[in-house]
Amino acid sequence: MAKKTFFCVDAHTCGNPVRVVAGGGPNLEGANMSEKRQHFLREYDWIRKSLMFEPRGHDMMSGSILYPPTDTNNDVGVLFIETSGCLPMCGHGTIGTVTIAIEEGLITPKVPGQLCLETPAGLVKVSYTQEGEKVKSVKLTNVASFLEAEGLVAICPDLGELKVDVSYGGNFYAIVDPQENFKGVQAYSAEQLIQWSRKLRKNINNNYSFEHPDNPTISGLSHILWTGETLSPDSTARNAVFYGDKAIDRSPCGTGTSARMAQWYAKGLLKKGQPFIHESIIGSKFTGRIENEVEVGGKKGIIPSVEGWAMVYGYNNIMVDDDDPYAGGFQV
Ligand code: PYC
Repeated sequence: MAKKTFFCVDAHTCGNPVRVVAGGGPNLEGANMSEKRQHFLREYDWIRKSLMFEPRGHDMMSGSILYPPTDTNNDVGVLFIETSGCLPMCGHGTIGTVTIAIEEGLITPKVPGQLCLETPAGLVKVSYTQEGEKVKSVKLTNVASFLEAEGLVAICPDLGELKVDVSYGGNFYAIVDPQENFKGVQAYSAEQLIQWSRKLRKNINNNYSFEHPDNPTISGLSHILWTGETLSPDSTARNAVFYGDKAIDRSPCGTGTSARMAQWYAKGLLKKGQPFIHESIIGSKFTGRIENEVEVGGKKGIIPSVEGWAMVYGYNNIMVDDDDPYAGGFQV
C-alpha cells in the first residue's frame, strides 16, 4: 500500500479554479519547461488525473506545479495541469498561480512587483499590484499570438455548417463568431455549447492540422471559443471557452483572449494599445491589450497582455492512496 500526499493551495481566477501544487510534485528532467512537460506526460500524468478529476477535482479543475527556473535570470518555471492535459500555456492559471505564489511566499521575486515565468510555450513576463499582503491584479505579457487560419468550414451537430477562424494565443482556438447557423453565446445553454464543442473540435481536427511554427510539441486544436453579445455595455466582447471534455471557462480565458486579440488584429479590428475588455460566460472580465506587433513563422502576430485578478480560498492536503479504486480520478 502506498499513499502520496500533495500540499495544494486553491484559488479561483475570475471564477475559474486554480490549484497550485506547492508540495509533492515530481522532479522533472529537461532543459526547459517544454521538455519537462514531455517528461511529466510520459511518467507522471497520473498526478494530474488524480488531482484534477473527480473525486478530488471536477470538470473545470485546473492548476500548476512550480519548478526552479532553467535560466537563473528568471523567477520560476510553471507546469500547467488541467482536466484537458498539460497546456503549453494557461492565462487564468498564470494569474491564479502568481497570486497564490506571492501571497503564500512560494516565490521571492527578483524585482518586487515583477516576475519572469518559464512556461512550456515560452517566457511570460508578469507584473502585479499588491495591497498589503494581498495581490490585487496580475498582468501577464503572453507569448506571441497569431491568426493561423480564416474561414475554415466545419460541421457541428444541430447547428450545421459553420465558418471558424483558428488563432493561437498559447493554445490553438477555433473561434466561432455569430453567423447564419450560430446566433451567439447568449442564445444557448452551457450544456449545449459543451456537447457541440466536443464534436466540432473533432470535426476540425479530422479535417485540418495545426502546429506551432517554432515548437512541434504544440499542435492540434484544443479549445473552442464561442462569441456573442456582452452582458455589460463596458465590455468589448464576450466568450464561452470550451476546454477538456466538459468545461466552459468561468474566467474570460487568458490564452483565448490572446488568440481573439490576434484574430481582431489580423482583421484590422484592434490596434496596438487599445483596451480589449473580454467577458466570460459568468460576466467576469479580463483587460487585454496589444503590447507589440511581431512576426511568427511568416505571419503577422502580436504580443498580447492580459490583466485580471484571483482570490485564494484554501489549503488542501490531498492524499492519493493506491488502495483507492478512484486513485486515478474519473469523469462522468
Ligand atoms: O485562461 O488560458 C486560459 C485557459 C485555458 C484553459 C482554461 N483557461
